Amino acid sequence: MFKKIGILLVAGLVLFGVGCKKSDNANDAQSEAARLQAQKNIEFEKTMQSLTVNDRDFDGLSNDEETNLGSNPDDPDTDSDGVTDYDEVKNYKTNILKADTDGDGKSDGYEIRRGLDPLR
Ligand SMILES: [Ca+2]
Ligand SMILES: [Ca+2]
Ligand SMILES: [Ca+2]
Ligand SMILES: [Ca+2]
Repeated sequence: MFKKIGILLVAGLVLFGVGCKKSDNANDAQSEAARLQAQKNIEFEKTMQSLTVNDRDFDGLSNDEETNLGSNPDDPDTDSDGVTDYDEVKNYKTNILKADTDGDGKSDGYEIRRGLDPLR
């Protein structure tokens, strides 16, 4: 009876040992993944940093472009009409400094959202 328990105990310990080894490998793989993730995070940080340097308000126009256009490099929607500086310049050709480009009393954002022409 005791012998049987002893054998079971040994078997148990062996299994336990194997289990530990397995989880060691898992830990290795995990730390490798963590290392890769950390590396990715650093690259992401770098990209974000260069983005923040070149496009502080994240509207898609670089600070230089905005300075040239006269828009605010720290405000993604300089005239607060609901259309970003980028969209006004690149997509709608509306005035980035005027909320109501065509002066009809409706803001560019309002007209664009309703499918109207903000330039007429
Ligand atoms: Ca910008
Ligand atoms: Ca801007
Ligand atoms: Ca705008
Ligand atoms: Ca308008």
